[in-house]
Amino acid sequence: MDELSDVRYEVEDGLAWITIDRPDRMNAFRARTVDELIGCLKQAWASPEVGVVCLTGAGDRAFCTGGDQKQRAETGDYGPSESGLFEVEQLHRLIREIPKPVIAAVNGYAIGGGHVLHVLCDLTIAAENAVFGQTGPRVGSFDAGFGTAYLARVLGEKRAREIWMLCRQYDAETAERWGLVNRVVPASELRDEVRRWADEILALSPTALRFVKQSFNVDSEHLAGVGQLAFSGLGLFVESAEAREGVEAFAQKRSPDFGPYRARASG
Ligand code: S0N
Repeated sequence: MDELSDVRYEVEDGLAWITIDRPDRMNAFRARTVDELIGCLKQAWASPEVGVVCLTGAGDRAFCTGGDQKQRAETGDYGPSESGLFEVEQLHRLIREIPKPVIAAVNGYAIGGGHVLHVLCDLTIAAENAVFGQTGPRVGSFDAGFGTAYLARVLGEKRAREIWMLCRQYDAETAERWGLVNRVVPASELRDEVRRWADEILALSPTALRFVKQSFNVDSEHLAGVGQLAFSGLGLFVESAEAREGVEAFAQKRSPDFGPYRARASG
């Protein structure tokens, strides 16, 4: 990808900063954003100058709030992409497969598909104002692959189920206590903290780190297959009136009414 519009890519002394740059949409991603994130991760993968990647969001309000719900309300999809596909699954795979540590610097809301992105990163450092949560069952979507099953690996079943089944929001202190993040720092110190962690990593053997990362991944690799199945289901679900109610309610700033769909879900 020649021109970046939704993402910034900067390399500073071995550390590649990949910044989702859509603060007016709380750094929500559309299809183009996902394409650009994939392009940046591949660039970081291929670059011998890069030993650590940091994924973060522009501004001080959001890391990433998932799929762009305004775009979805307007066009029914996430907009045009290079391939014609919405490649969020490919993005998930790449965060796992790039053979270099990926740190999420969570500088605000990490919600919905944005929460899944930080969960998939190898490490998470959060600002004190960070907020974590899933919203899918409220807005008419779900990520029943890595988004659920890998989250349960990280947190345990009870807490992962709570996050998905209540769609609450959690502060940084709770996230640290639960083991959802590695470290919480004041917002003003987030970049410096990432820099310190990156410098420690950069002093280590890149080949050993590659094997370490891949060996961690092996154990949960089958979840990619679960994810494929889940995204097939999601593709059908988002066409339904039930899912549209979630999207429209968010756009109209009201609570969704899923009452009429209780009977179908009971069958
Ligand atoms: C983040 C929240 C909690 C912040 O609340 P707060 O502080 O009250 O601010 P708001 O006034 O709500 O927001 C400020 C402005 O930012 C806009 N905005 C916020 N989030 C989004 C968003 N995701 N997309 C677009 N715009 C967003 C607000 O609209 C507001 O704008 P203005 O000022 O103009 O009114 C709160 O905002 C919140 O809950 N946001 C929504 C979070 C959410 O539900 N995200 C989507 C969750 N689902 C996914 O990510 C799934 C996508 C997906 O992964 C997928 C994958 C593959 C195939 C299909 C899908 C699929 O879903 O279809």
